[in-house]
Amino acid sequence: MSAEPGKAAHEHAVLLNAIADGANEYPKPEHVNYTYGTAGFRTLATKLPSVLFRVALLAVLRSKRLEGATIGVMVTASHNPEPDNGVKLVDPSGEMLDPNWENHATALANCPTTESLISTFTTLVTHLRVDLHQPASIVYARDTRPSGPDLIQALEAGFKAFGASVKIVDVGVTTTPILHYVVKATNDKSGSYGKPTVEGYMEKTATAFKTLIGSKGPLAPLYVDCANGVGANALTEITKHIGDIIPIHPINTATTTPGALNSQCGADFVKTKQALPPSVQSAGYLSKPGTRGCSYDGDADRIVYYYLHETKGTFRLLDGDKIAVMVAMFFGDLVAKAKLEGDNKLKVGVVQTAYANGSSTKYLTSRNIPVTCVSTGVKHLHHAAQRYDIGVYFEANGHGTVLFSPQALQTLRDAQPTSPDSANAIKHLLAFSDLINQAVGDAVSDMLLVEAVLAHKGWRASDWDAGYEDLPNRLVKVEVPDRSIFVATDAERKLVHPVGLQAEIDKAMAKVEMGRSFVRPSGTEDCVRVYAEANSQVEAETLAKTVVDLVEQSSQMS
Ligand code: 16G
Ligand code: MG
Repeated sequence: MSAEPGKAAHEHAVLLNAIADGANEYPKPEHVNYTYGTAGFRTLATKLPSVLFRVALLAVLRSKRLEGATIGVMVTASHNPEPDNGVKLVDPSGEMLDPNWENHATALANCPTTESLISTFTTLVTHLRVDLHQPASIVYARDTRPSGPDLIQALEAGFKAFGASVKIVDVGVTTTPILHYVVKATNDKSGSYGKPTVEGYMEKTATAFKTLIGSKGPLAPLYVDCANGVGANALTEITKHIGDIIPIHPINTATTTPGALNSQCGADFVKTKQALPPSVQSAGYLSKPGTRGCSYDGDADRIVYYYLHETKGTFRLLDGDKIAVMVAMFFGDLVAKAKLEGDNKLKVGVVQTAYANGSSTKYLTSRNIPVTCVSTGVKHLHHAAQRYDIGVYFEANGHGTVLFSPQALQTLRDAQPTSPDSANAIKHLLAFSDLINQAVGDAVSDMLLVEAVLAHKGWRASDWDAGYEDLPNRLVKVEVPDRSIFVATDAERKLVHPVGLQAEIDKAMAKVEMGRSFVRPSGTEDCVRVYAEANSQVEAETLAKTVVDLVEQSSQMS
């Protein structure tokens, strides 16, 4: 309690008044129901100002609850069309918001009136035991969407309600992973993680990349599709530092052209269509055999690679699974070369989701690399990867990174190498831990990770691709009246509801060679997703069709 109860009560009244003013300026639209989902709030930008104002209140509460630790707010809708936008919170370690707080975000966003907002806010303060006298610190950023500036205004209005007790830093227009980096670096009081600025990120990443490439450069040219999004800015910046060792050719960099963002380009387009973006195809960028390309998504936290088959000229996708496999095998070798013994031996593991191609999982497990399967969504993968010394996690769609545990880093720093080879391996492992964004998947740093691994192995894209052949697969979106009747379990590989449906899916799988299929409700769209893979494309299509029919039938029956 404050020593001056009268003063404290007055301050509290001033705060609630300021919140009421902001809430009146940014009223919640009627008939909209918001949910803080896997990627925060995401919908048409015109529906979001009230949400931004309220998210600001929650960010401040979280920071105050954590005694002034810095919280991040990112305004983006990633690969969604340009009229959409979204917002998500970043916890002090640079990770996604604590899931317990997601419900508080949803509760605040849905308060229908200013009065109900004030009352929910007050209840949260009490229930979460937030001391409003604590300081708060927030960093925030946005992607290139035209709706960004207005939404940032609504966000800032929320911070301002708290007056001088909140310190805010506007990182400006930047990628989601850079904002995560800034949050992590700001909270790392030792200063060893890097400077908490965009420039600090560039310096740290570029220095590590230079160490890893050494005399192996200059590398072959790389074509980078930036989805006409904010990744183009980050790529321009990093190229200033490393352009002499890797000739980078940015494509789809029209960040101010209306309607261009994510349109006919970007990681989501490539992964879904299993084809080159038309802009890359028509310009013939990849026509010289062996030339690699990659695509970022709209906020540059996802990446997929590709090239054209050297004799057939066909499109070959190197997705998140292919990245995970190459990187895990590479780190496995590097750890062996480091010759750390006894308790100091480091264990490399991989985390995937049910969407990982069965061939990738088989490849890893048959080579004694442990694989964990978790539910879709970065936070699930991230947490599972923290259980390994070196945890490689990737979703097939290209979200992913590699985590080095604090103990693993300490072991590497303290190691007494027994030979020049082991000294080199240790030096490289440490440089990789600096190159890789430890907070979240990051298209720019993952791209440089891939390039560094290829350079170390002396591989072309086709060598990388040769490890295993993807099983043919099919992903279908099914619109149903109520997706909540579909409840999945076992890392989303099986359904528990509607009762009896899983048994039917099992029967369908058994009829197809190497058949595997699963059904899960989407966390970002109003639909159910059906995935099927099999030994041939025809069988994968048949299995997907059978399971879609089963889903539709059970949806009608309930
Ligand atoms: C979100 C997730 C992504 C996941 C996707 C699945 C984050 C940052 N993003 O975009 O990891 O793959 O949702 O979407 O967690 P779905 O539930 O609609 O299939
Ligand atoms: Mg994204």
